[in-house]
Amino acid sequence: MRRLSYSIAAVAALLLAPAAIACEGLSVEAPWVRQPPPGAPVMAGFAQLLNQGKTAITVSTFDSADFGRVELHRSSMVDGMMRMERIAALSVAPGERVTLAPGGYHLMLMQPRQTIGERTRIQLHCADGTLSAEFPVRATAP
Ligand SMILES: [Cu+2]
Repeated sequence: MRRLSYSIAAVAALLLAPAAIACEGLSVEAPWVRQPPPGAPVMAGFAQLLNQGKTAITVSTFDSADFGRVELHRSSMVDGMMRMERIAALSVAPGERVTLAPGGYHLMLMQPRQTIGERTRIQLHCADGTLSAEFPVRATAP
């Protein structure tokens, strides 16, 4: 009996391990994708990335099964014009909360593979694995 319960625990640990260590300490809060006008070729995603771990977490890339390409961008005003640039990687310090919001950091969701309905799923890739989050589609920020 003791041996059996040990085996079950070992299998459970194996099944749970990959999810438990991916982007350890990082959480995706209040995610949302702005409802685009019909036929828009790109969409924008927003969220807050909170690091509750003890070390800095770098998110290097993003992807989604619903889009051919997902990039992290930052909007800023330059000489009175709204510009945006691609950010190669985002580092979140311990205890830090990075906000992706209209006018600043955002996820640029490009090359939609289908009509996006009420939600989409986006993966964040960190050094130790992948964190997946569901982004509801909304007209305004949550
Ligand atoms: Cu952009």
